[in-house]
Amino acid sequence: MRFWKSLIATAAVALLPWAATAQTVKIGIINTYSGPNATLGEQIDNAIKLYTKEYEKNLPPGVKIELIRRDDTGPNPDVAKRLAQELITRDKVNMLAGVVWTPNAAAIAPLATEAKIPFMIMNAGTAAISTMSPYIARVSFTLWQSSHPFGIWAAKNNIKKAFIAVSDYGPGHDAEAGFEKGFTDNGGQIVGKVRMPLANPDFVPFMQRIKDSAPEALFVFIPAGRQATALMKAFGDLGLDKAGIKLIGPGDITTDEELPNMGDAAIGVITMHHYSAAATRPANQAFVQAWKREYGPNTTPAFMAVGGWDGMAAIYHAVREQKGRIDGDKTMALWKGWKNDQSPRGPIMIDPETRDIVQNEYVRRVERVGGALANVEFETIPMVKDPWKVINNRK
Ligand code: VNL
Repeated sequence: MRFWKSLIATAAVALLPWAATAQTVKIGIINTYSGPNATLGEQIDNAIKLYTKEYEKNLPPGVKIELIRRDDTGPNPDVAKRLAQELITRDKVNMLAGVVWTPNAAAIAPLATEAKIPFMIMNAGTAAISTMSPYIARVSFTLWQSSHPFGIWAAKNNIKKAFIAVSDYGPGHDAEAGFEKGFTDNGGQIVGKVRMPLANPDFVPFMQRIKDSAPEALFVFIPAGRQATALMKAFGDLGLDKAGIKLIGPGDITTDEELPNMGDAAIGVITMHHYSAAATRPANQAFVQAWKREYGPNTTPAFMAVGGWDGMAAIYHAVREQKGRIDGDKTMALWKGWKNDQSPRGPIMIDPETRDIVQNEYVRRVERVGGALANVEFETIPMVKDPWKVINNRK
């Protein structure tokens, strides 16, 4: 009796790893594929496709990755939550990834925790998101990460008085707080602040008010994509540039893929960000070349594409190390401290304590290069950790 019991037990244990071999790893991608912000989902998705094309062959023998794509249609937390629920319970995904928008990421976070499903954030940039679940890691950025060092830089580079205008939701609030702290801690003065609606904003009345208050600089955050071009147009049409007001902000306001639509009003705009398609690092030049070969010479990868690209690199790392048998906690352990010195944006690391990205921030100026507008990097702040977490001791 005891012999049989132990034999069965041994056999069961021996069979376990074999039975648990998930040769196909399922990744649920929640992304914005339709609506006015579909260009952003396309950036991330094209990067995912390109990464798959180049690196699928490096997966261990027999291991496959199945991507299950779902469209959240924009900043719609209820839709995102329902999609995540279905991906977890019906499709039985091993990981979740993607997510352009902060409210959507926040809505998904508790589901990742409950199901112990690793969730790789490829865009959403409000600092607190990574604290909302121990199963979240982020490979994109935070708004504090660009805006706080930029506030310091602006104060030290002869800007004394600034006006702050931001979209009225998480990333905007973070950009505002981060810039204000960096700027005022170093002697700068905020002469006015305004929060603009996230949905269908008309920037004209805001720009008029700001012009009338005549600040030296206007610091703006709006979500990247079409809003960035609308903002730039209002800034130019109302003549704020001609009135001598310098437009500054995180790189979302001069996102690479929208630059061709922005026109001359964008020239001279100074921003801080982690990625420019114009960067001359060899890893970036290879990335941009591969992108143009794949999607056409007139297309440009922007920071959201790089979020998708590096997110895939982190996912592939976890899949390879586990030979396709994905465990939630093991995946998180593999992501903590993961490094890549060959990212198009420069060296990156996932901070083992906060699961958030550590990366260079670059000061850039929009210039005409070879007939096209480009974000030209001219100064580097190396390996910035999310300052909101550093200052507030948040994990
Ligand atoms: C967010 C952050 C969205 C930065 C953005 O564009 C952006 C977000 C859509 O966290 O919602 O540029």
